[in-house]
Amino acid sequence: MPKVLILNGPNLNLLGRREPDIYGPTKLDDLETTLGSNAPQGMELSFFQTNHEGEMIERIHQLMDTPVEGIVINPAAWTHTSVALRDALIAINTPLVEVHISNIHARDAFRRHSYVSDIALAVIAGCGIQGYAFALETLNQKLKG
Ligand code: CA2
Repeated sequence: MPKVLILNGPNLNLLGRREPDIYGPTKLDDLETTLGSNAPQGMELSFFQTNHEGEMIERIHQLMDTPVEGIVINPAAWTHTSVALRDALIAINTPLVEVHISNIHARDAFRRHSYVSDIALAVIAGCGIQGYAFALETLNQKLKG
């Protein structure tokens, strides 16, 4: 039973409450419920969202004692800023897929650089919240070998 952890970074708790033109109308807890009900067969999901960088890094460190087989992460603004997040993800050495709801390449120039993309198995951007489901499929294929 592969375990996959879905991580969401800062401000993604506002999904469905602000900026629906960019991020869509779905709330984060509804997204998590839908993903949980439609996960690839046999995959066990868990979820974590925080607005605090240190908390995110601590959650990733916990995976050293309680590992998962895969990670889906939308690092939100930390994508573009956080060497600390990158280092934590490298340290736990778990296959990860980076997701962005919006197309980060079609927005502000500073969003075009990611500290995560080159350590990710795959990067999904601009597919809306469906990107999370695509990420789970991608991990499922990879974990099946
Ligand atoms: O497109 C994405 O998923 C992003 O990771 C979202 C981040 C942004 O900084 C990245 O460049 C791209 C922002 C998350 C903010 O989430 C909100 C959701 C709803 C309303 C307001 C903010």
